[in-house]
Amino acid sequence: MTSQAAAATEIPVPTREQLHWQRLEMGAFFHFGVNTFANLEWSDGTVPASAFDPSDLDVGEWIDTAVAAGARYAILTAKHHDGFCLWPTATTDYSVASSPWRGGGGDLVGEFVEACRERGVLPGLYLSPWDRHEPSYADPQAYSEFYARQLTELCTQYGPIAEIWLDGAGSEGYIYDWARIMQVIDAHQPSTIVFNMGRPSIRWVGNEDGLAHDPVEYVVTQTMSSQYTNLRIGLPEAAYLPPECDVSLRRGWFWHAKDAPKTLEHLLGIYYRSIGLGANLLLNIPPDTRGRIDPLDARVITEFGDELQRRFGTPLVATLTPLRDGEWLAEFDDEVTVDHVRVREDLSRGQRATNHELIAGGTTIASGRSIGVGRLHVLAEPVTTRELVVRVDGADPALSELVAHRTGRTMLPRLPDDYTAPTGRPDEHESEWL
Ligand code: FUL
Repeated sequence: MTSQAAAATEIPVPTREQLHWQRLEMGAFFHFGVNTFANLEWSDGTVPASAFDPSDLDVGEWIDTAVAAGARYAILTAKHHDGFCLWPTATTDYSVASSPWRGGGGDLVGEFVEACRERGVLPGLYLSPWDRHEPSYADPQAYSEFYARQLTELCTQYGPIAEIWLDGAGSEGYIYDWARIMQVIDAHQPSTIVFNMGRPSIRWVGNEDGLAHDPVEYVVTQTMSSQYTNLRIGLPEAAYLPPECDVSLRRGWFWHAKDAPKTLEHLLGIYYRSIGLGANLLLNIPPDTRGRIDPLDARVITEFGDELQRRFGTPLVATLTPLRDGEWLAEFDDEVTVDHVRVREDLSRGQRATNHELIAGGTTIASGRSIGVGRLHVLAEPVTTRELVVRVDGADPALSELVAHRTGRTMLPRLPDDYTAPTGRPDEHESEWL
């Protein structure tokens, strides 16, 4: 075996599903449930089901908003930590079936999945492992069985589910029967993407600010569990687990009257530091007590999607030719003046690039470490050229695409100086801002 072939077998490679998921780039998250009506982030399982009563629910509007942002998948909190289920489950009466909404005949998971499918968005579901309502939670084995039954309902009643979000929050130190739970996924949704727990196929990026950091590594030996602990979960061996950057449009994950959306500049700053670094972005857009998108949120989301289209909607595609070891020539059809360049790595043999440089006329115009599924560079000044050279270090890396853009911008969008997502348990500090 040549040393290159040996290297090729040693690097974990993505599955078809993982690569497909990475190429979706952006998802929308929808946190909705009894918390929305109790004006809380983490209700404790005692808010009565009767509190759940959206007056004007329109899931189609939610997904239209996701599409406006550029999201290609969407995830609904089918059950958050409070245990309230947004579908009429047979496992508990703490669900929409006991609420006044649609006279107890509604199924929000069903409506959500259908609205996604109608709009070409891939539906995903969040099912909180931590359950503050269910009495069997006190007995991990019994609760794992209960959770497996809930998951079976979700995995069998709604068609293909693109992603199942297993949130580690509140589960610190709790022992689930993951073998039992993963059996459900293996049996009914073998192609789904599993977020962070059990036998994950993607991982949490490690913060709730929506930010990745260079290098963005797809092969890891551990995952981080949640915002509320430094606990790491070791993996049996190094695995290909690309990160997802989750962040809320607002300070809260659930909608609160006194909360407000982030600015356009902040959202762009997040985009460049998540998707722009080769990680997926999962942007939470919390519906309000009507079950509608707050007009303030709809406005900034539309601005965000429009600005991404304006900047990146019509890429100038270069033809890529390998020059010599680690160097690629990117040629445009004509001379172009550009201020952004996006490079993509061929990940079929795993993630291999460790450093890279973009060179125009012998001058380095941008550099960085990982490339991955997509690496966006904003140039310090516009460059006029017909060709670029990309120098890539790593274990026999390959590029799959290079495109450039003329956006009229040469600055990385700024993040607010003081912004990071709240780290303490929400029930300890949310009174400050709710
Ligand atoms: C956290 C949860 O505790 C939040 O409420 C939210 O669901 C977020 C996505 O994950 O860990």
